[in-house]
Amino acid sequence: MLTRRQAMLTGVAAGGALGLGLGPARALPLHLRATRLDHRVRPGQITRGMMSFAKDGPPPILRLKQGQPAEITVENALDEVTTVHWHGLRLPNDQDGVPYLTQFPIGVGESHTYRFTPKDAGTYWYHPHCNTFAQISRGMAGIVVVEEAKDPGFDADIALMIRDFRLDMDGAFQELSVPRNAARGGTLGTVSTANWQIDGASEAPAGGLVRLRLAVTDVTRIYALSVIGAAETQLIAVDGHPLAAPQETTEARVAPGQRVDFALRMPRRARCRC
Ligand SMILES: [Cu+2]
Repeated sequence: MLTRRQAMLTGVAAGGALGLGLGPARALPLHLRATRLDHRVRPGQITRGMMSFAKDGPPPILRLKQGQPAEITVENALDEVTTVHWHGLRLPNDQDGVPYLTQFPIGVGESHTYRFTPKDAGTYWYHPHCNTFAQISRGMAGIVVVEEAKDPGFDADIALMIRDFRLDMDGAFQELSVPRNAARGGTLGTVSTANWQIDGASEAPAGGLVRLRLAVTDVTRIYALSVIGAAETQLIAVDGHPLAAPQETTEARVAPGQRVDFALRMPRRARCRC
């Protein structure tokens, strides 16, 4: 019988340390519903005015297959226009989600279907290109995983979207951007999350080989991330591109929009999380 153990990922960003758990992957719907919602980011606090591509939580992780056509319908249930841009994916220009350049904005109550066939496997993300800063800051960003046409043989594949939300002590959104901070590294968020959770966790087989995909969809913060507790760790891809040779490192600096993939071996025995 295989026992299951937890590993922890710890990120250290400007201003302090934060613990990021391994969050659960969501099932793939090929239907995205752009919507406003109220959500509990911090336990016991409701954050109003969040925006997502799902009606009850974070934007889903979209799992597509290299070389297989994808068809993703976006329904706009917001009270403002939007589009979806597929960040990093090579696709036909008219599917790129740029308002007035490649398409008209998706109007309130309208739907739009994107069709493309991913050429490259890797870790990507999606986000709007209308009122972009506010829509992303309030939550409209999600991971796209393009799986290899040929299964590379990992025992588990975990995707984490890393980002802050700029909330006050009561969980309400603060001013998203403060002019005073514009020349000082930008306006940072206040609550660090992975898949919208501040302390998420997921399980992987003891001794198993895990592909850990980290996508930073923050609008401001540059993260210095460390993988701790794994028996072995290698950096295997950056921004959707596989490295020519895996790097023996447990650390990566990841800026807004960037992605890194680690291959890690889970420990065989339980480890202290502290
Ligand atoms: Cu982008």
